[in-house]
Amino acid sequence: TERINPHSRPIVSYYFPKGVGAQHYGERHPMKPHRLTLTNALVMGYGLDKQIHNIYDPRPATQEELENYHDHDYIEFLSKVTPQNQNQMRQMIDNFNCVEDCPIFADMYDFTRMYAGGSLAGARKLCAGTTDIAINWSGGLHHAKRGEASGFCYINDIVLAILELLRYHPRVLYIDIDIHHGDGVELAFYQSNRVMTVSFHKYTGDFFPGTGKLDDNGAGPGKHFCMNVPLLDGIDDNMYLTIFKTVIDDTVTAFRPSAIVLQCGADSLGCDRLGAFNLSIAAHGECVNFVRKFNVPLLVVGGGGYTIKNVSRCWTYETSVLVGAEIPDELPATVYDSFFADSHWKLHPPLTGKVDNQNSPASLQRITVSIRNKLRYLQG
Ligand code: VJV
Ligand code: CA
Ligand code: ZN
Repeated sequence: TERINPHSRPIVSYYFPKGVGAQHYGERHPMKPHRLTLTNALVMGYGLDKQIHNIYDPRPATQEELENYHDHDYIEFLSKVTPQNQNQMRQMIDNFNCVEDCPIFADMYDFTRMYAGGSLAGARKLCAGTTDIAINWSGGLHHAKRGEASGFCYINDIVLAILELLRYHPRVLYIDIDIHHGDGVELAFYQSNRVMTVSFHKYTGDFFPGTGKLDDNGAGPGKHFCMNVPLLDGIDDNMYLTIFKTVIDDTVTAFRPSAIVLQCGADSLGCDRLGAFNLSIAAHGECVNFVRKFNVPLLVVGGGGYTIKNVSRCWTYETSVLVGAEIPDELPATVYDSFFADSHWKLHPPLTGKVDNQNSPASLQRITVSIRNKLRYLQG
């Protein structure tokens, strides 16, 4: 379906589950939900709430909704385990991988229901056709598996949202710009020809989660409906934008998605505490803008991002890109001013780190050619 005026501003719906930013994985854990509070404060501080059509505090997902993808036993466990009773549940905690990366913390189940509720509400609104773009920065937890936690992710809100979109949409394209491979989403739809997954990530052997090589293509009916773009340390704006635009343009042309889900993990920015890429906020946001311009119903979610002042800058900028508003480089005054003093309160600090660029024009050309060849299978 074509829009009458493709140049008019899109209808944007923004989901911020109240309380999601007050959660804690633990003192030294790199995943800090507080980044969501910072993001929301900047979005509101810039007055973007006046440009967003709908702002929602979505209801938490129900156990039944979570079990649309996840195993009943796993959800039952998540709903019951607490820091207090975890000693009696050691065996299950190990089985469901709720250790180290995925610790048991107070209100953990509520936290998962909140971020999943946001992505589900966004997907439903897109299905209803009452919004063009839905944003849930608290979602994007792409590593969670059907029956276990992985890589800071307990519930895979993306898989749940895509399943919801598939009720109305014949083909959903999933794009993942987190520095980690979107393995949980890939695995859920590995055999599907209705969901195409494309992940850009650091791939070396030892970098988490270790999957996502160039020639993992999907299986069964889903063969050729899975794309991986393995990259090396230090990739810069120019190289990333070139490969991103080429791959996504070719993929949209070949697959013709009726809806797109974009995971915007901000650990692909330069200076990230866990990442090793060299992207600026402007370039990360340019990927988001490139996807927006296809004018296909779009669900935008967060994901990784561990230098939290930059995560909140990035997702604020991307909110402005999605609503089509220009915002000044000068950050608005908020109660969180102390977080942003590093850049003298700028939205776009220089983020080029000390990481050497290990990628070469030749290595990127090899990826682009391989992906172009794979997409030829889709034309049928
Ligand atoms: O590399 C790993 C796995 C280990 C075993 C567990 N130890 C703690 C770390 C090494 C092999 N895990 C990664 C997981 C990254 C998840 C990324 C999630 C996303 O961005 O893609 C989406 C939201 C990893 N890298 C760094 C850490 N874990 C890490 C975990 C900690 C930590 C420091 C680093 C957990 C607790 C504490 N410190 C206190
Ligand atoms: Ca990725
Ligand atoms: Zn990540």
